[in-house]
Amino acid sequence: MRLSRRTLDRLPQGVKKPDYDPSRVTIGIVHLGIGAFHRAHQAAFTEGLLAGDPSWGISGVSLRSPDTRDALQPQDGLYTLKIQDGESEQLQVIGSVVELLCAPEGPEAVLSRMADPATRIVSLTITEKGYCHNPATGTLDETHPDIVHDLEDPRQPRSAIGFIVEALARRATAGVAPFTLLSCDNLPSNGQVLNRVVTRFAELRDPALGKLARRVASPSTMVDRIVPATTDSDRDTIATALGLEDAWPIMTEPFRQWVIEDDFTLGRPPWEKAGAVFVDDVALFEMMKLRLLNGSHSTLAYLGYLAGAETVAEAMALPGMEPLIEGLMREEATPTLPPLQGFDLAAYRSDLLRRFRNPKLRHRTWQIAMDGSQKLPQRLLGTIRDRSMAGAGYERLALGVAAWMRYARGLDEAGNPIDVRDPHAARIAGLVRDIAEPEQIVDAYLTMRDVFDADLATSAPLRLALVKALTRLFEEGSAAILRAYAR
Ligand code: CS2
Repeated sequence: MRLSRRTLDRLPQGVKKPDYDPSRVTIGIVHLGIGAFHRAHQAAFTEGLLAGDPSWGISGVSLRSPDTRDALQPQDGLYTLKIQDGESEQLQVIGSVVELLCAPEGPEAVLSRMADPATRIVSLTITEKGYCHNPATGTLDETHPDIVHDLEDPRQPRSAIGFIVEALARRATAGVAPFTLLSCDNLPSNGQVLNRVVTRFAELRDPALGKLARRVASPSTMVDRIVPATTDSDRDTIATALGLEDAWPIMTEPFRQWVIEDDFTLGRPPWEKAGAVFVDDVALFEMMKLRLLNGSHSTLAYLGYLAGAETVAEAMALPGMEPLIEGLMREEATPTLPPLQGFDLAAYRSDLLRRFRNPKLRHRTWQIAMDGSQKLPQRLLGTIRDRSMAGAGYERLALGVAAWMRYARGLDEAGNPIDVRDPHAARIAGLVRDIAEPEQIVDAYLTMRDVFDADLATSAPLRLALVKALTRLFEEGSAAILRAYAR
Protein backbone atom coordinates (compact mmCIF):
# COMPACT_ATOMS: atom_id res chain seq x y z
CA MET A 1 0.00 0.00 0.00
CA ARG A 2 1.23 3.44 -0.99
CA LEU A 3 1.50 6.67 0.99
CA SER A 4 -1.31 9.02 -0.17
CA ARG A 5 -4.04 11.27 1.22
CA ARG A 6 -6.25 8.20 1.61
CA THR A 7 -3.69 6.32 3.69
CA LEU A 8 -2.55 9.24 5.90
CA ASP A 9 -4.55 7.97 8.86
CA ARG A 10 -2.67 4.66 8.77
CA LEU A 11 0.62 6.32 9.62
CA PRO A 12 2.09 5.03 12.85
CA GLN A 13 2.15 7.18 16.00
CA GLY A 14 5.16 9.43 16.15
CA VAL A 15 5.25 10.17 12.43
CA LYS A 16 4.44 13.85 12.04
CA LYS A 17 1.81 14.52 9.42
CA PRO A 18 0.08 17.54 7.88
CA ASP A 19 -1.79 19.54 10.53
CA TYR A 20 -4.14 20.87 7.84
CA ASP A 21 -6.45 19.33 5.27
CA PRO A 22 -4.24 18.78 2.18
CA SER A 23 -7.27 18.80 -0.10
CA ARG A 24 -7.94 22.45 0.82
CA VAL A 25 -4.48 23.66 -0.18
CA THR A 26 -4.33 25.82 -3.31
CA ILE A 27 -1.28 26.83 -5.32
CA GLY A 28 0.52 30.12 -4.65
CA ILE A 29 4.08 29.08 -5.53
CA VAL A 30 5.50 27.47 -8.63
CA HIS A 31 8.83 25.85 -7.88
CA LEU A 32 11.21 25.09 -10.75
CA GLY A 33 13.56 22.19 -9.97
CA ILE A 34 11.58 19.92 -7.66
CA GLY A 35 14.57 17.92 -6.41
CA ALA A 36 15.53 16.57 -3.01
CA PHE A 37 16.91 19.88 -1.76
CA HIS A 38 13.68 21.82 -2.27
CA ARG A 39 11.66 19.07 -0.64
CA ALA A 40 13.86 19.11 2.47
CA HIS A 41 14.09 22.89 2.63
CA GLN A 42 11.55 25.37 1.22
CA ALA A 43 8.74 22.82 1.09
CA ALA A 44 9.44 21.91 4.74
CA PHE A 45 9.43 25.57 5.84
CA THR A 46 6.15 26.08 3.96
CA GLU A 47 4.61 22.94 5.46
CA GLY A 48 4.40 24.54 8.90
CA LEU A 49 2.39 27.50 7.59
CA LEU A 50 -0.37 25.91 5.55
CA ALA A 51 -2.64 25.45 8.57
CA GLY A 52 -2.62 29.26 8.86
CA ASP A 53 -2.99 30.00 5.15
CA PRO A 54 -3.65 27.16 2.70
CA SER A 55 -3.17 29.42 -0.34
CA TRP A 56 0.60 28.89 -0.44
CA GLY A 57 0.71 25.35 -1.77
CA ILE A 58 3.52 24.48 -4.18
CA SER A 59 3.38 23.31 -7.77
CA GLY A 60 6.64 21.39 -8.24
CA VAL A 61 8.09 21.46 -11.74
CA SER A 62 10.83 19.20 -13.09
CA LEU A 63 12.68 20.80 -15.97
CA ARG A 64 14.23 17.55 -17.14
CA SER A 65 13.06 14.13 -16.09
CA PRO A 66 9.59 12.85 -15.18
CA ASP A 67 10.97 10.81 -12.25
CA THR A 68 9.76 13.02 -9.39
CA ARG A 69 6.32 13.45 -10.90
CA ASP A 70 6.05 9.71 -11.53
CA ALA A 71 7.05 8.97 -7.93
CA LEU A 72 4.93 11.59 -6.16
CA GLN A 73 1.81 12.01 -8.26
CA PRO A 74 0.34 8.65 -7.21
CA GLN A 75 1.03 9.78 -3.62
CA ASP A 76 -0.88 13.08 -4.04
CA GLY A 77 2.49 14.81 -3.71
CA LEU A 78 3.05 13.45 -0.18
CA TYR A 79 6.50 12.26 0.81
CA THR A 80 8.45 11.47 3.96
CA LEU A 81 11.26 13.55 5.35
CA LYS A 82 13.65 11.62 7.59
CA ILE A 83 15.54 14.07 9.78
CA GLN A 84 18.47 12.49 11.56
CA ASP A 85 21.88 12.76 13.11
CA GLY A 86 23.79 10.75 15.71
CA GLU A 87 21.40 11.90 18.45
CA SER A 88 17.91 12.14 17.05
CA GLU A 89 15.62 10.84 14.38
CA GLN A 90 12.25 12.12 13.22
CA LEU A 91 9.87 11.19 10.43
CA GLN A 92 7.59 13.79 8.93
CA VAL A 93 5.16 13.47 6.04
CA ILE A 94 5.11 16.68 4.01
CA GLY A 95 2.04 17.78 2.05
CA SER A 96 2.98 21.23 0.76
CA VAL A 97 3.75 20.06 -2.78
CA VAL A 98 0.25 19.64 -4.17
CA GLU A 99 0.95 19.44 -7.90
CA LEU A 100 3.74 17.90 -9.96
CA LEU A 101 4.52 18.92 -13.51
CA CYS A 102 7.16 17.70 -15.95
CA ALA A 103 8.16 20.58 -18.21
CA PRO A 104 9.49 18.67 -21.25
CA GLU A 105 6.25 16.66 -21.42
CA GLY A 106 3.94 19.60 -20.95
CA PRO A 107 5.48 23.07 -21.23
CA GLU A 108 2.01 24.56 -21.72
CA ALA A 109 0.77 23.30 -18.33
CA VAL A 110 3.81 24.83 -16.65
CA LEU A 111 3.39 28.16 -18.44
CA SER A 112 -0.29 28.43 -17.61
CA ARG A 113 0.39 27.61 -13.96
CA MET A 114 3.09 30.31 -13.88
CA ALA A 115 0.81 32.79 -15.63
CA ASP A 116 -2.11 32.07 -13.26
CA PRO A 117 -2.87 35.17 -11.13
CA ALA A 118 -2.93 32.95 -8.01
CA THR A 119 0.78 32.22 -8.55
CA ARG A 120 2.58 34.93 -6.61
CA ILE A 121 6.05 33.45 -6.27
CA VAL A 122 8.20 31.46 -8.68
CA SER A 123 11.05 29.88 -6.77
CA LEU A 124 14.00 27.96 -8.11
CA THR A 125 16.52 25.27 -7.21
CA ILE A 126 17.91 24.52 -10.63
CA THR A 127 21.57 24.18 -9.54
CA GLU A 128 24.37 26.44 -10.70
CA LYS A 129 24.30 25.24 -14.28
CA GLY A 130 20.57 25.94 -14.63
CA TYR A 131 21.32 29.67 -14.77
CA CYS A 132 22.98 29.21 -18.19
CA HIS A 133 25.52 31.81 -17.17
CA ASN A 134 29.23 32.26 -17.21
CA PRO A 135 30.15 31.26 -13.63
CA ALA A 136 33.20 33.53 -13.59
CA THR A 137 31.22 36.68 -14.51
CA GLY A 138 27.59 35.85 -13.66
CA THR A 139 26.33 37.01 -17.08
CA LEU A 140 24.05 35.09 -19.46
CA ASP A 141 25.83 32.64 -21.76
CA GLU A 142 24.10 33.61 -24.98
CA THR A 143 25.66 30.66 -26.79
CA HIS A 144 24.18 28.11 -24.35
CA PRO A 145 22.19 25.58 -26.44
CA ASP A 146 19.06 25.93 -24.28
CA ILE A 147 19.20 29.71 -24.52
CA VAL A 148 19.68 29.59 -28.29
CA HIS A 149 16.73 27.21 -28.47
CA ASP A 150 14.49 29.31 -26.22
CA LEU A 151 15.17 32.47 -28.21
CA GLU A 152 14.21 30.70 -31.40
CA ASP A 153 11.10 29.08 -29.95
CA PRO A 154 10.05 31.15 -26.92
CA ARG A 155 6.68 29.49 -26.57
CA GLN A 156 8.15 26.01 -26.02
CA PRO A 157 10.98 26.82 -23.63
CA ARG A 158 13.51 24.39 -22.17
CA SER A 159 15.44 26.52 -19.70
CA ALA A 160 14.11 27.96 -16.46
CA ILE A 161 14.94 31.39 -17.87
CA GLY A 162 12.90 30.75 -21.00
CA PHE A 163 9.93 29.64 -18.87
CA ILE A 164 10.16 32.67 -16.60
CA VAL A 165 10.30 35.19 -19.43
CA GLU A 166 7.48 33.59 -21.42
CA ALA A 167 5.32 33.46 -18.28
CA LEU A 168 6.07 37.13 -17.53
CA ALA A 169 5.11 38.01 -21.10
CA ARG A 170 1.81 36.15 -20.77
CA ARG A 171 1.04 37.82 -17.47
CA ALA A 172 1.77 41.23 -18.99
CA THR A 173 -0.55 40.53 -21.91
CA ALA A 174 -3.29 39.46 -19.52
CA GLY A 175 -2.74 42.48 -17.26
CA VAL A 176 -1.49 40.34 -14.35
CA ALA A 177 1.34 41.74 -12.22
CA PRO A 178 4.67 39.87 -12.29
CA PHE A 179 5.36 37.20 -9.67
CA THR A 180 8.34 37.49 -7.35
CA LEU A 181 11.35 35.42 -8.39
CA LEU A 182 12.98 33.53 -5.54
CA SER A 183 16.32 31.89 -6.32
CA CYS A 184 17.31 29.24 -3.76
CA ASP A 185 20.57 28.13 -5.36
CA ASN A 186 24.09 28.32 -3.95
CA LEU A 187 25.24 31.37 -5.88
CA PRO A 188 26.48 34.69 -4.55
CA SER A 189 23.70 37.31 -4.87
CA ASN A 190 21.53 34.63 -6.41
CA GLY A 191 18.58 37.01 -6.85
CA GLN A 192 20.71 39.50 -8.74
CA VAL A 193 22.25 36.82 -10.91
CA LEU A 194 18.77 35.54 -11.72
CA ASN A 195 17.47 39.02 -12.48
CA ARG A 196 20.48 39.70 -14.70
CA VAL A 197 20.13 36.56 -16.83
CA VAL A 198 16.35 36.88 -17.03
CA THR A 199 16.57 40.54 -18.03
CA ARG A 200 19.21 39.87 -20.68
CA PHE A 201 17.21 37.01 -22.14
CA ALA A 202 14.04 39.13 -22.16
CA GLU A 203 15.91 42.00 -23.88
CA LEU A 204 17.09 39.62 -26.56
CA ARG A 205 13.47 38.65 -27.12
CA ASP A 206 12.11 42.18 -27.09
CA PRO A 207 13.43 45.42 -25.52
CA ALA A 208 10.06 46.20 -23.89
CA LEU A 209 10.04 42.79 -22.25
CA GLY A 210 13.57 43.49 -21.05
CA LYS A 211 12.37 46.61 -19.24
CA LEU A 212 9.57 44.70 -17.59
CA ALA A 213 11.87 41.85 -16.53
CA ARG A 214 14.38 44.24 -14.95
CA ARG A 215 11.68 45.48 -12.54
CA VAL A 216 10.65 42.01 -11.34
CA ALA A 217 11.41 41.56 -7.64
CA SER A 218 14.19 38.95 -7.18
CA PRO A 219 15.22 38.88 -3.54
CA SER A 220 18.45 37.01 -2.80
CA THR A 221 18.44 34.12 -0.35
CA MET A 222 20.89 31.96 1.52
CA VAL A 223 19.68 28.39 1.83
CA ASP A 224 21.23 25.65 3.88
CA ARG A 225 20.40 22.04 4.64
CA ILE A 226 22.43 18.96 3.79
CA VAL A 227 20.39 16.59 1.66
CA PRO A 228 22.04 13.47 0.21
CA ALA A 229 20.46 11.69 -2.74
CA THR A 230 17.92 9.03 -1.71
CA THR A 231 18.94 5.39 -2.11
CA ASP A 232 16.90 2.20 -2.48
CA SER A 233 17.93 1.19 0.99
CA ASP A 234 16.42 4.47 2.29
CA ARG A 235 13.18 3.56 0.51
CA ASP A 236 13.17 0.17 2.25
CA THR A 237 13.82 1.68 5.68
CA ILE A 238 11.02 4.18 5.24
CA ALA A 239 8.56 1.56 3.99
CA THR A 240 9.27 -0.53 7.08
CA ALA A 241 8.89 2.44 9.40
CA LEU A 242 5.65 3.69 7.82
CA GLY A 243 4.07 0.42 6.89
CA LEU A 244 3.41 2.18 3.56
CA GLU A 245 5.47 2.52 0.39
CA ASP A 246 6.94 5.91 -0.35
CA ALA A 247 8.55 6.02 -3.81
CA TRP A 248 10.71 9.01 -2.98
CA PRO A 249 11.43 9.83 0.67
CA ILE A 250 14.07 12.44 1.48
CA MET A 251 16.91 12.08 3.98
CA THR A 252 18.23 15.13 5.77
CA GLU A 253 19.80 16.61 8.92
CA PRO A 254 18.11 18.55 11.77
CA PHE A 255 19.92 21.79 10.86
CA ARG A 256 18.18 24.15 8.47
CA GLN A 257 18.74 27.78 7.67
CA TRP A 258 17.09 30.24 5.31
CA VAL A 259 18.00 33.91 5.10
CA ILE A 260 15.86 35.94 2.71
CA GLU A 261 15.70 39.53 1.50
CA ASP A 262 12.21 40.83 2.16
CA ASP A 263 11.15 42.04 -1.27
CA PHE A 264 7.99 40.27 -2.40
CA THR A 265 5.67 42.30 -4.59
CA LEU A 266 2.64 40.01 -4.35
CA GLY A 267 3.03 38.90 -0.75
CA ARG A 268 4.67 35.85 0.74
CA PRO A 269 4.11 33.12 3.32
CA PRO A 270 5.18 34.15 6.84
CA TRP A 271 8.25 31.90 6.59
CA GLU A 272 9.75 33.63 9.65
CA LYS A 273 7.20 31.69 11.72
CA ALA A 274 8.94 28.53 10.54
CA GLY A 275 12.38 29.86 11.41
CA ALA A 276 13.46 31.74 8.28
CA VAL A 277 15.23 35.05 8.84
CA PHE A 278 14.39 38.16 6.80
CA VAL A 279 17.16 40.70 6.27
CA ASP A 280 17.81 43.72 4.04
CA ASP A 281 20.90 42.25 2.41
CA VAL A 282 21.76 38.60 2.18
CA ALA A 283 25.14 38.97 0.44
CA LEU A 284 27.33 38.51 3.51
CA PHE A 285 25.41 35.47 4.73
CA GLU A 286 25.69 33.91 1.31
CA MET A 287 29.41 34.60 1.08
CA MET A 288 29.95 33.09 4.52
CA LYS A 289 28.01 29.98 3.61
CA LEU A 290 29.59 29.50 0.18
CA ARG A 291 33.14 30.01 1.41
CA LEU A 292 32.91 28.06 4.67
CA LEU A 293 30.36 25.32 4.06
CA ASN A 294 30.47 24.79 0.31
CA GLY A 295 34.19 25.53 -0.10
CA SER A 296 34.91 22.90 2.57
CA HIS A 297 32.40 20.52 1.06
CA SER A 298 34.01 20.62 -2.39
CA THR A 299 37.49 20.22 -0.91
CA LEU A 300 36.30 17.28 1.20
CA ALA A 301 34.61 15.74 -1.82
CA TYR A 302 37.57 15.82 -4.22
CA LEU A 303 40.27 14.89 -1.71
CA GLY A 304 37.97 12.36 -0.06
CA TYR A 305 36.97 10.71 -3.33
CA LEU A 306 40.59 10.45 -4.45
CA ALA A 307 41.52 8.91 -1.08
CA GLY A 308 38.75 6.32 -1.47
CA ALA A 309 36.11 7.80 0.88
CA GLU A 310 32.59 7.19 -0.36
CA THR A 311 30.80 9.59 1.96
CA VAL A 312 31.48 12.92 3.62
CA ALA A 313 31.47 11.28 7.06
CA GLU A 314 34.07 8.76 5.84
CA ALA A 315 36.13 11.56 4.32
CA MET A 316 35.99 13.44 7.62
CA ALA A 317 37.39 10.36 9.36
CA LEU A 318 40.50 10.21 7.13
CA PRO A 319 43.55 11.10 9.21
CA GLY A 320 44.29 14.78 8.66
CA MET A 321 41.05 15.71 6.90
CA GLU A 322 39.35 17.43 9.80
CA PRO A 323 42.38 19.60 10.69
CA LEU A 324 42.76 20.46 7.01
CA ILE A 325 39.13 21.59 6.71
CA GLU A 326 39.21 23.36 10.05
CA GLY A 327 42.34 25.24 8.98
CA LEU A 328 40.92 26.04 5.56
CA MET A 329 37.88 27.63 7.20
CA ARG A 330 39.56 29.40 10.10
CA GLU A 331 42.88 30.51 8.69
CA GLU A 332 42.18 30.95 4.99
CA ALA A 333 38.46 31.61 4.41
CA THR A 334 37.30 33.43 7.54
CA PRO A 335 39.75 36.36 7.19
CA THR A 336 38.14 37.12 3.78
CA LEU A 337 34.68 37.52 5.35
CA PRO A 338 33.47 40.95 6.42
CA PRO A 339 32.17 40.85 10.02
CA LEU A 340 28.54 39.86 10.40
CA GLN A 341 26.98 41.75 13.31
CA GLY A 342 26.01 39.44 16.14
CA PHE A 343 27.11 36.31 14.35
CA ASP A 344 29.54 33.88 15.97
CA LEU A 345 31.72 32.53 13.17
CA ALA A 346 33.70 30.23 15.44
CA ALA A 347 30.48 28.52 16.53
CA TYR A 348 29.32 28.37 12.91
CA ARG A 349 32.55 26.62 11.92
CA SER A 350 32.42 24.04 14.69
CA ASP A 351 28.79 23.39 13.83
CA LEU A 352 29.85 22.73 10.25
CA LEU A 353 32.48 20.20 11.33
CA ARG A 354 29.84 18.45 13.42
CA ARG A 355 27.38 18.45 10.51
CA PHE A 356 30.01 17.01 8.15
CA ARG A 357 30.60 14.21 10.67
CA ASN A 358 26.87 13.30 10.80
CA PRO A 359 27.10 9.50 10.91
CA LYS A 360 23.51 9.00 9.74
CA LEU A 361 23.75 10.76 6.39
CA ARG A 362 25.31 8.86 3.52
CA HIS A 363 26.25 11.95 1.56
CA ARG A 364 28.41 10.73 -1.28
CA THR A 365 31.60 12.58 -2.14
CA TRP A 366 30.76 11.81 -5.77
CA GLN A 367 27.49 13.75 -5.45
CA ILE A 368 29.19 16.90 -4.18
CA ALA A 369 31.99 16.50 -6.73
CA MET A 370 29.48 17.08 -9.52
CA ASP A 371 29.56 20.27 -11.60
CA GLY A 372 32.88 21.51 -10.25
CA SER A 373 33.30 23.93 -13.16
CA GLN A 374 30.12 25.68 -12.02
CA LYS A 375 30.85 25.58 -8.29
CA LEU A 376 34.53 26.37 -7.84
CA PRO A 377 34.47 30.08 -8.74
CA GLN A 378 32.20 31.02 -5.81
CA ARG A 379 33.34 28.28 -3.41
CA LEU A 380 37.14 28.45 -3.63
CA LEU A 381 38.42 30.78 -6.32
CA GLY A 382 36.87 34.02 -5.00
CA THR A 383 38.42 33.24 -1.61
CA ILE A 384 41.81 32.65 -3.26
CA ARG A 385 41.47 35.97 -5.09
CA ASP A 386 40.81 37.84 -1.82
CA ARG A 387 43.65 36.09 -0.01
CA SER A 388 46.04 36.83 -2.80
CA MET A 389 45.03 40.53 -2.91
CA ALA A 390 45.69 40.68 0.82
CA GLY A 391 49.11 39.13 0.30
CA ALA A 392 48.05 36.10 2.37
CA GLY A 393 48.51 32.37 1.78
CA TYR A 394 45.98 29.89 0.43
CA GLU A 395 47.70 26.50 0.48
CA ARG A 396 44.63 24.51 1.55
CA LEU A 397 42.30 26.25 -0.87
CA ALA A 398 44.76 25.60 -3.69
CA LEU A 399 44.89 21.95 -2.65
CA GLY A 400 41.09 21.81 -3.03
CA VAL A 401 41.29 23.27 -6.52
CA ALA A 402 44.15 20.94 -7.50
CA ALA A 403 42.13 17.97 -6.22
CA TRP A 404 39.29 19.05 -8.53
CA MET A 405 41.81 19.22 -11.41
CA ARG A 406 42.94 15.71 -10.67
CA TYR A 407 39.38 14.41 -10.20
CA ALA A 408 37.82 16.05 -13.27
CA ARG A 409 40.61 14.72 -15.47
CA GLY A 410 38.63 11.52 -15.10
CA LEU A 411 41.08 8.96 -13.69
CA ASP A 412 41.34 7.99 -10.04
CA GLU A 413 44.55 7.21 -8.19
CA ALA A 414 44.49 3.59 -9.37
CA GLY A 415 44.05 4.73 -12.97
CA ASN A 416 40.39 3.72 -13.12
CA PRO A 417 37.88 5.99 -14.86
CA ILE A 418 35.80 8.36 -12.73
CA ASP A 419 32.20 9.06 -13.74
CA VAL A 420 32.69 12.84 -13.91
CA ARG A 421 29.39 14.75 -14.05
CA ASP A 422 29.90 18.29 -15.22
CA PRO A 423 28.41 20.28 -18.10
CA HIS A 424 32.02 20.70 -19.26
CA ALA A 425 33.20 17.13 -18.62
CA ALA A 426 33.93 16.45 -22.29
CA ARG A 427 35.69 19.77 -22.75
CA ILE A 428 37.85 19.13 -19.68
CA ALA A 429 38.72 15.62 -20.86
CA GLY A 430 39.73 17.10 -24.22
CA LEU A 431 41.97 19.60 -22.47
CA VAL A 432 43.77 17.40 -19.96
CA ARG A 433 43.04 13.70 -20.35
CA ASP A 434 46.05 12.95 -22.50
CA ILE A 435 48.63 14.99 -20.65
CA ALA A 436 50.42 13.76 -17.56
CA GLU A 437 52.66 16.66 -16.55
CA PRO A 438 51.13 18.63 -13.64
CA GLU A 439 52.40 21.92 -15.09
CA GLN A 440 50.75 21.31 -18.42
CA ILE A 441 47.54 20.13 -16.76
CA VAL A 442 47.32 23.28 -14.65
CA ASP A 443 48.02 25.48 -17.69
CA ALA A 444 45.34 23.73 -19.69
CA TYR A 445 42.76 24.24 -16.93
CA LEU A 446 43.74 27.89 -16.57
CA THR A 447 42.62 28.48 -20.17
CA MET A 448 39.01 27.94 -19.02
CA ARG A 449 38.09 31.61 -18.65
CA ASP A 450 34.55 30.79 -17.59
CA VAL A 451 36.09 29.22 -14.47
CA PHE A 452 39.31 31.20 -13.98
CA ASP A 453 38.80 34.89 -14.60
CA ALA A 454 41.74 36.66 -16.29
CA ASP A 455 43.31 37.83 -13.01
CA LEU A 456 43.41 34.29 -11.62
CA ALA A 457 44.42 32.70 -14.89
CA THR A 458 47.48 34.95 -15.15
CA SER A 459 48.52 34.85 -11.49
CA ALA A 460 52.01 33.34 -11.25
CA PRO A 461 51.73 32.55 -7.51
CA LEU A 462 48.40 30.75 -8.03
CA ARG A 463 49.83 28.74 -10.91
CA LEU A 464 52.78 27.77 -8.75
CA ALA A 465 50.58 26.74 -5.81
CA LEU A 466 48.38 24.63 -8.09
CA VAL A 467 51.33 22.95 -9.78
CA LYS A 468 52.85 22.17 -6.40
CA ALA A 469 49.62 20.69 -5.03
CA LEU A 470 48.87 18.73 -8.19
CA THR A 471 52.40 17.34 -8.31
CA ARG A 472 52.00 16.09 -4.76
CA LEU A 473 48.60 14.61 -5.60
CA PHE A 474 50.20 12.63 -8.42
CA GLU A 475 53.31 11.65 -6.51
CA GLU A 476 51.99 10.99 -3.00
CA GLY A 477 48.24 10.65 -3.40
CA SER A 478 45.48 12.33 -1.46
CA ALA A 479 45.57 10.19 1.71
CA ALA A 480 49.29 10.86 2.25
CA ILE A 481 48.87 14.60 1.75
CA LEU A 482 46.03 14.62 4.26
CA ARG A 483 48.08 12.70 6.82
CA ALA A 484 50.58 15.53 6.87
CA TYR A 485 47.81 17.74 8.30
CA ALA A 486 47.00 15.30 11.11
CA ARG A 487 47.59 16.78 14.54
C1 CS2 B 1 26.88 20.58 -1.60
C2 CS2 B 1 25.63 21.37 -1.26
O1 CS2 B 1 26.28 19.22 -3.42
C3 CS2 B 1 26.97 20.17 -3.05
O2 CS2 B 1 27.72 20.75 -3.81
O3 CS2 B 1 27.99 21.34 -1.23
O4 CS2 B 1 24.52 20.91 -1.90
C4 CS2 B 1 25.39 21.45 0.24
O5 CS2 B 1 25.05 20.20 0.77
C5 CS2 B 1 24.29 22.43 0.57
O6 CS2 B 1 24.62 23.67 0.00
C6 CS2 B 1 24.08 22.54 2.06
O7 CS2 B 1 23.21 23.58 2.31
